[in-house]
Amino acid sequence: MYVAVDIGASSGRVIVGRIGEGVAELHVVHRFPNGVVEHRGSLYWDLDALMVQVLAGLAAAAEHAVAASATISSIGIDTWAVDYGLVDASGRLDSMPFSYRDSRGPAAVDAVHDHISPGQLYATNGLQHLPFNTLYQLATEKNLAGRQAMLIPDLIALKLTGVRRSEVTNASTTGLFDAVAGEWATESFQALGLPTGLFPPLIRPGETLGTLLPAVAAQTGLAAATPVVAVGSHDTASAVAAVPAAKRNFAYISSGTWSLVGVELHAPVLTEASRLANFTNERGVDSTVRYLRNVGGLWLLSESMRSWEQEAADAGSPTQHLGLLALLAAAAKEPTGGPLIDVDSTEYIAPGNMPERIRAAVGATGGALETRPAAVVRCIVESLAAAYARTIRQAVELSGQPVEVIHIVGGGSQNDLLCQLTADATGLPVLAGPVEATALGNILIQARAAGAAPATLAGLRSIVAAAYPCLRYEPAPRQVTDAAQNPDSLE
Ligand code: LFR
Repeated sequence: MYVAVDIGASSGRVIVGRIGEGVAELHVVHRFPNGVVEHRGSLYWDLDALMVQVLAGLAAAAEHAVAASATISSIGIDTWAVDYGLVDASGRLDSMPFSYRDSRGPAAVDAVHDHISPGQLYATNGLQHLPFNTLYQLATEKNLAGRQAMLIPDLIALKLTGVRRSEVTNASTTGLFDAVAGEWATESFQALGLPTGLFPPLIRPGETLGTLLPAVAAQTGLAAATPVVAVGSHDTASAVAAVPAAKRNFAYISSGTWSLVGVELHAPVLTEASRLANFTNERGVDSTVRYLRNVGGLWLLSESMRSWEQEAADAGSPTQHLGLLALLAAAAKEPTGGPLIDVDSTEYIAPGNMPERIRAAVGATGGALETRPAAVVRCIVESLAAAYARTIRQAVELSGQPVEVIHIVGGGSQNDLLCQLTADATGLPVLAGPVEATALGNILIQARAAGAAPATLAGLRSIVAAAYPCLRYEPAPRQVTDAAQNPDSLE
């Protein structure tokens, strides 16, 4: 049995998995909420609280294994990307890690670009410009002397094993990684005045990081010899590794807090056109390139839900708001062709009243959006589907990688309306699922490292395809004139 510690920006899970021929069984042993913590006007992650949950999850995994008369072969960790904590020589965290939703990254963008132009940066790191990329956050640090930067999954791994490494798929999201060489971009560190040893040495998915510290073993009931294996520690890398694609010509949408929309390549695309379209070349498992864009995601829905729940609570009627499923069902009955928003806009990154921001954006383009939640949800979902179609079309154009089918994995794969609207907007079939792609990708890499799963990505994907049959959405037949007029069409 393998344990996946899989923490997203809104929730975390500890999942136990068993892999066999055509079998990939998962069992969630621990679930917990996650979210940014506001302290004196800044946004952080409460790493101590997360560690309490991770340890509770590992203890639950140990119990589960005992009950099943099985042993835990290894542990893998994945989380969101970009964010880091600074540790001193003894491995102690200075303070809570900042969240990428904090405003400090965007505030440092111009200062970084004074040292390296966006064009120079892209030629080296191939990374889409997101104002919260690690290099912008690091530019705000006052005191890096004697400290090391550990990305969140690496930080958790350090707390479990005492070993410091930077897992490569996540390192590729820092902006300080060379997309072609697959190594730290030493010259970028130098140009930005950052110590070249700021991050620990790289480790690749499948390599063993170390074994549990005695105190961790004692606290969780796991054997001290239990290895922590590097997986695609960037959650998106793990999710893409588990996309159950049967053929080469697929696009993927890893749909969770964000929607990561793109194709898999074997070499980065570093052209000026690619930079201007803001496509990223993040590292995938097995040195693949995740050629994708961050498109808005379910965050737009969850943050809207939070506002409506708050409004209902303020009005003293906490039970009167509709749940997400009911709202999606109501949104499905709303007419098509209502106002759309640019879900990629940076104005939606920070927490706060989402419906109001959306209505303001619609208003700014001369449209009008009703306040009814079903109308807002329809606008979000239809805008997401339109952005997915636009992004996949661009990925095809910029990379030359043909796409015949779209795989949606993660939470959004359960969103019927989103899947159907995506098929309609792209004119391509959508294959939805599995919802737990990230944990599956994490566990499959561990199983392969143990010699218990196929050597190739295609082989790993065929296990997912056999164990988790996809739900298929066909695009609605279109009028010839509609297709010709639809700028998002891939046909
Ligand atoms: C998704 C994700 C994205 C990354 C964003 C911020 O969970 O990891 O890939 O761009 O979170 O880290």
